[in-house]
Amino acid sequence: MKRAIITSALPYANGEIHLGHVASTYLPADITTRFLKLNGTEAYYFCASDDFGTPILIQSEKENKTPEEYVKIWNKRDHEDFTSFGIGFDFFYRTSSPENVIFVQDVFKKLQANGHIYEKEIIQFYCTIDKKFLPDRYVLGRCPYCKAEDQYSDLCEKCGRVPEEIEDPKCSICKNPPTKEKTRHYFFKLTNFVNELNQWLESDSYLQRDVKKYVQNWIKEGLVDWDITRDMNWGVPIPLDGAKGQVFYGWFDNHLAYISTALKFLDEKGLDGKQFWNSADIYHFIGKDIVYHHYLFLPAMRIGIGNEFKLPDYIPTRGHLMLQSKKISKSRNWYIGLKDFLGVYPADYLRFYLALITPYSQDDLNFDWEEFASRINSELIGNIGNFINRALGFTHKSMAGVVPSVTEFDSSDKEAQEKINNFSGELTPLMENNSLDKALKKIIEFSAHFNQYFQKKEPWKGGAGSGNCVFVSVNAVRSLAISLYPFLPESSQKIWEQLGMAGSVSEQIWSSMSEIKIPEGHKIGAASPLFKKIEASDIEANKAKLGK
Ligand code: B3M
Ligand code: ZN
Repeated sequence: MKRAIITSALPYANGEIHLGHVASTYLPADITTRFLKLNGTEAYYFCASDDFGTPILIQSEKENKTPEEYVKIWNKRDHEDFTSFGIGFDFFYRTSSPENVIFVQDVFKKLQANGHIYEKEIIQFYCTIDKKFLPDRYVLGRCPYCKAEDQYSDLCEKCGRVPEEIEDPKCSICKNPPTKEKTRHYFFKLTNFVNELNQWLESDSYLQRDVKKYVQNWIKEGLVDWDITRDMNWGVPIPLDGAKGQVFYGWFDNHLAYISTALKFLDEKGLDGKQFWNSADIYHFIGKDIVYHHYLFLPAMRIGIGNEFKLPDYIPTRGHLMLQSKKISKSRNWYIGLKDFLGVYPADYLRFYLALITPYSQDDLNFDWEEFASRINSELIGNIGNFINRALGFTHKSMAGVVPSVTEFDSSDKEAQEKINNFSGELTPLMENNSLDKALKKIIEFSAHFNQYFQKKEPWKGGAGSGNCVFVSVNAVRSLAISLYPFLPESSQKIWEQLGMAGSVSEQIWSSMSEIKIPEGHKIGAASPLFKKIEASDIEANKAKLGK
């Protein structure tokens, strides 16, 4: 049996999940996992809250909570929000787990033993007013590469690079220019891995070509060794005597939680976690702002411990979500919290719309309220819902809910049957190569074909071919239920039940969508409309809430 481990970028335990998070990272990963599971792969989807780092410490201080208390709240809330969106993690853990702390320290010791760590005295920003060292987000300034102003010292949001030294620095708490103090830090020799990184980028044909290109360019321009020490107490303690009061940088430990979380789950399940990892296809779903970390730091560290855990096969990287064509911003209230959204519309509406507009590329996407309503009303409801309701409703009304027997197929019956037979063959390659938007469009086309077929055959007139039409259509509904499962887990189960099928749609075999499985004489379940139309007036109200 094929194996796969799927992860999504770990959400900072620092605020609610909003639409911007789910479009590029969680939904595509969830769809892929559900597809792989149906398609006979032993697949597990892991995630964790990202608990360490300066933004979290700063925020917990503001709220008068210990960082431990603070991250616990968000870990729970995030998991709840993901669950109500149908994101089916097999395990959601945290980077501050004891397992991860031990794992990170162990990786550090191995890197050190392998000659990839050195110690260096550095000059660190220090705020004499706040009396503390100022790592990362504690300092704002100008990016030394692209000259963008107001960037944090650990990541330039404009050019995506990690500044070696930010220009014109200011303390982010009190806005005064910091002084500089000496401190000893540990460095990871990223420069040791130029050849191996290039080789991996070259040989892994599943990585997106355009992302690869610019990572290769960064390597050409020259990598810099990476300071992995922070002078503070919130983080994984550095396991050395000389490093009291120092912890690892959050980006040193967070991606290691992909592995430590997987190991905990798999080992507890009675599997050999490490062996599973190394025999699985590894997928890390990310947004384009964290390419640097996932295409350089992450593989270099894995190579640095002797490839004890294999490198990723896929790093599906997607663009940012815009909202009404503007950049999402929490401070300007130009964002939509996932929980708020799901209080109004079913999760499957959002899944349907986002899956349709999210390509497999780094292009930014746009959430538009009007487009959302029109896609749901015309494509999900007017096309898919309508066909299902017609086919099943008619079976009830005119055939007492029993699938009729067939006579000889005419050319349109044969064509319809062929559509079913070819369906999985058309979808599978798209699902496998991450073209989830294109796969969903194929499903919509499939449904449109059957709407026309039903319309053309006019079974309500009771002509000779009526039985054939209903028989083939009910089977097409079954194909739709299976194909829609990765995208719309809740609705597809409802379809399954309306078909009167036993068990759960999640237990079906993906390729069986191409079989005619519902026999003559099968009694279907109770049919009722699956979806409710979105009202234009509600959309106006939703739009009016933005930016207020
Ligand atoms: N916590 C979130 C971000 O930068 C960050 C991802 C970690 S993935 C190992 O989008
Ligand atoms: Zn200050």
